[in-house]
Amino acid sequence: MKRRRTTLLSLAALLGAALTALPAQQAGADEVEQVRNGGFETTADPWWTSNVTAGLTDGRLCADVPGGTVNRWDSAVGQDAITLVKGSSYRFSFSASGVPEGHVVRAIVGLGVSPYDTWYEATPVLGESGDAYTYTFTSPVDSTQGQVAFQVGGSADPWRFCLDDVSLLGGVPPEVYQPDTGPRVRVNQVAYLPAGPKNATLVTDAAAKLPWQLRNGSGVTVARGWSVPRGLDVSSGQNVHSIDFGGYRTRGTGFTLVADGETSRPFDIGTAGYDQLRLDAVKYYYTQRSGIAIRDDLRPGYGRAAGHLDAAPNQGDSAVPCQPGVCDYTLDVTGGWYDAGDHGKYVVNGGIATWELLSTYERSLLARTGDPAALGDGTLALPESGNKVPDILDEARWELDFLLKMQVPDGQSLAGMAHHKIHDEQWTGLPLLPSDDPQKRELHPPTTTATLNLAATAAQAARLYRPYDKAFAARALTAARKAFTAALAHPDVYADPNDGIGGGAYNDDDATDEFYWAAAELYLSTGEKQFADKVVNSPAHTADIFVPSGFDWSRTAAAGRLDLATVPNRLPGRDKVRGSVVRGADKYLATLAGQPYGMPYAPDGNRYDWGSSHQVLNNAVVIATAYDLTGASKYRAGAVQSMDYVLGRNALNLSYVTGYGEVNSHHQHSRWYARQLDPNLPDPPRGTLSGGANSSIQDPYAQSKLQGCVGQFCYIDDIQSWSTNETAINWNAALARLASFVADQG
Ligand code: 9MR
Repeated sequence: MKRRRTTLLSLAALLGAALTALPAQQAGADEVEQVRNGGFETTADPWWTSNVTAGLTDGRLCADVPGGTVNRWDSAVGQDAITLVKGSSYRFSFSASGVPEGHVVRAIVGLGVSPYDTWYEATPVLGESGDAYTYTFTSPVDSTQGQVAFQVGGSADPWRFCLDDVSLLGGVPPEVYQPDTGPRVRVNQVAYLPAGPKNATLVTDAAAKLPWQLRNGSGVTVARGWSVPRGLDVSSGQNVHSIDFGGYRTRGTGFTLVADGETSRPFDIGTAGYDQLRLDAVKYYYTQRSGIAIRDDLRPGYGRAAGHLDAAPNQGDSAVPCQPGVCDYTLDVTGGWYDAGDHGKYVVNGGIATWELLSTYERSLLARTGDPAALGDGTLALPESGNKVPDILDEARWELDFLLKMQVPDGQSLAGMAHHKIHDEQWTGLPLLPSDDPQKRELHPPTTTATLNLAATAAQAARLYRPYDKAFAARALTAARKAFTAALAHPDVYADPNDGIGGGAYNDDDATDEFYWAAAELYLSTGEKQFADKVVNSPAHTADIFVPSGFDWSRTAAAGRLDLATVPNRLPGRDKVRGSVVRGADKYLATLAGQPYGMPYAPDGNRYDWGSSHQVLNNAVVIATAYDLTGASKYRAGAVQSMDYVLGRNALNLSYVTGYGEVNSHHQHSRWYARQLDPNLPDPPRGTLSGGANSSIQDPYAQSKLQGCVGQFCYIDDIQSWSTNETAINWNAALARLASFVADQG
């Protein structure tokens, strides 16, 4: 219908060149159309179709899409041989309709040949009238093998898709993305503890102090004071003040803080939010379970078929082979939790996540403010609730059983080691329920780090499950010993950093910290001198491990150190261990005091890590542990205050926890909590932590919006942004751990 713009634009280009010196605004001179025949006037060439019945209707391309396919790409229309220039911006536009309305088209620009990388995608829900859609993105690559495609599969029922005016215009000005950050007064949007610290951040150009008022739910001013100018905040690039209203201690809901003509988002003063957050952060794991149907009566809106049992189209996890050439046996590796938004299961990340849940439980037994009943039997609405075992142990057991299955069987070479991971042969697209994943599953080679994750968590399990299941505790300890011995025999078998197709690489070529952690857990569960010797002789025992980025799946020495400090034991020099944790906490407290947004996190070079929201929480866990060790109130206050950043006191004025705070992350990258892509699917469950700001913005979507972002601003709540906005089992474990601590302070 519409005329192609190429001709018009190149004419303008010629004229522009002839007349010279066109102003920059008319730089359309450089805009070059990359799509051929986007108007479908007389022919459909050179478009291809796949698994649709297509033809021209009234100058549009219309396709009858069959029902009963699983993936978006099972039916498609597209065009190949598109040229893209790295760093150039493109305007991708088209008009499209769907009958009946409500179907989703996945419009992509990507690689037209295997492995079919996606460089940009948009997924509008189509109406019947044929709306126009326009997007701008920056190409992350140079390619002459690009593709523009419209993927229309994945519907149970047949429908009709029509397309027109497809354009991919190069050389357009890049889009300047401006996040909507709301009022300039930034608060914890959930709750401040009545007897806890209460701090906020004000974004303002004012150099001098400004007055603030605290208003209660009825709008009555109940406290007032002056802000403290803090100058330029490196983490956000903003000029800010901080506000301390900790003198006010009365409980209530719907408070706001007013300063510089702005009113904050509402918040409570109370404890209920943290009791709930503790539960939700741990309830998250049930809906991440693999190998079991999720009961809708236990998680309304989240019921789904079991994933990766042997029902088609799943290939099943009950007899999974290795990657070619790695082994010639198969293993039953059903169960466990899906790692994140993908369907992979990784021993290293499963290990640290399990440790942090188990240590949440262990702290509840040992700390003076601990409360074992809070996550006890019947608290988490699990299928196992009512079995007289604390629910948090039931949940962690689901993963532990899987981790044990990843151990190389007796009689094989590398017996006792653990396979690094099991996942799909190729990456799958979104959305995709676990039960709909058709990919082949493969075991990847055993590694020393995976083996030691198994040793550490199985050893920890041995002491914690003993009161509830002696046989399991004994089996876990045997597996832990066997794994540790195998790791000693193969101390440097590392994951291949390039083994990242179909799942994450989780590569880590230093196992010193994992040896230390595993030896510590084995020592704490057995008291044996052989393990004590390994602990005290490890370089990790005395190293300064409380670094700015904190601990995570690849830096695990802190797990050992924190447990040696808190779990009763007779390790020679134990006072020094406890002292090292307190000194680590002092460093994080100093960081927190220096940050106008009040978080104990200031990564080197202001380069926010992948999963930064959980790094903030893990640093706070070190501070919280210092409180458990010393009882000094400054540590309690620091740990509690750290929650503010995650719950909204940040540059984006956003809570990174789904369902918590007036504005919160809820489009996390996930194949099954994918409501943003399919209205029939749910958002992530309440209590799901987003990975948060990540300076490296590895995904194309973040790259198209956030180029040049400063620290905290390297984040976008979009399902396509897997590098800034995924959900993951290790991240939620940090949330569970700190939420439990904060709830215990109420
Ligand atoms: O959280 C992981 C991050 O620390 C790594 O740098 C990154 C690359 O290996 O992987 C992240 O983990 C992802 C994993 O590889 C695959 N499942 C989703 C995980 C969270 O994004």
